[in-house]
Amino acid sequence: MPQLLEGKTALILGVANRWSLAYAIAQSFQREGARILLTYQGERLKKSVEDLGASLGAARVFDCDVTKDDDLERLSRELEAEERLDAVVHSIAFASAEDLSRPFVETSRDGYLLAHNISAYSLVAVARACAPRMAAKETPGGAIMTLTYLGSERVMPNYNVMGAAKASLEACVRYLAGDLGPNNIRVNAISAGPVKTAAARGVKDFSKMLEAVEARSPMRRNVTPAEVGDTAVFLASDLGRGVTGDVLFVDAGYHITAM
Ligand code: NAD
Ligand code: 0WE
Repeated sequence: MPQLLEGKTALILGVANRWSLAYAIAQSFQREGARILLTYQGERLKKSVEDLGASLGAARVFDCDVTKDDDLERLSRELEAEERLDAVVHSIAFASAEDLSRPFVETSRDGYLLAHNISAYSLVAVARACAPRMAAKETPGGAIMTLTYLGSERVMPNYNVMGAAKASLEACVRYLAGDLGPNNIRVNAISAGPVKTAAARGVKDFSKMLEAVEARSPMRRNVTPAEVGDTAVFLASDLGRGVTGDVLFVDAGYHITAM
């Protein structure tokens, strides 16, 4: 089998631990021969992400808190040392725990802005930091992708302000695709079904959501992180060259069901 990402360099933001969807994506990218660059969110995660990076054969690991303009500027400068950049994976979201448990109508201005800053605006900032490196190649172009969830378009109990942030994120995907398309840069989102990661642990009734998907999805099962990783490979590879501005569902078909 030819390796789908041979000769490509991919930057992956959002690895926190081995359960992270970003880690599964990195594993798929490694299998397909990509040169992998990782970022982590601040000193607290440095050691663990460096260790995970070593297990993935990552070439470099950068500190980047996406709420900090200085960090994004530094990242953009550090990327100049790279010969090329072909793919960027944005796998980052955050809302305050209290906004994911009380009624949505109680969402504070600060809570709303925090969720949108980290979970939606950061894609715009990351795209701006990375697009110049993707465009500056003998054959310009690349693929930017992010992770989203069905709660952007349907009311999912407790997803609340994250639903509004994911709706914004998906709109950002379309506008970025419009801006960057002429540079042969594609921008897409993967809408993953629920997966038990750190961001899902502690979410009330998460196991019930997994059971509902198993009972009702067309495939009668949940998705695996590896299935999300392999879809990311498709988008990052030349196989995905005609796809931009879109949301690809990797959810065992759950989103098509009505009853
Ligand atoms: P995770 O906790 O492993 O990943 C979230 C990441 O966001 C972490 O690496 C964390 O460090 C990073 N992050 C948060 N604030 C940051 C900041 N200020 N700067 C830089 N990084 C920051 O959980 P995950 O489930 O792998 O989530 C990854 C993405 O997948 C998120 O966008 C999430 O919404 C999305 N998603 C998750 C599921 C699921 O069920 N787990 C389903 C669909 C989509
Ligand atoms: O996007 C996500 C996770 C989003 C998330 C989760 C947390 C929990 C811990 C963002 N911020 C935080 N902040 C915390 O303090 N998913 C798609 C997984 C998820 O989270 C839910 C879900 C699903 C599915 C929250 C409520 C309801 C359903």
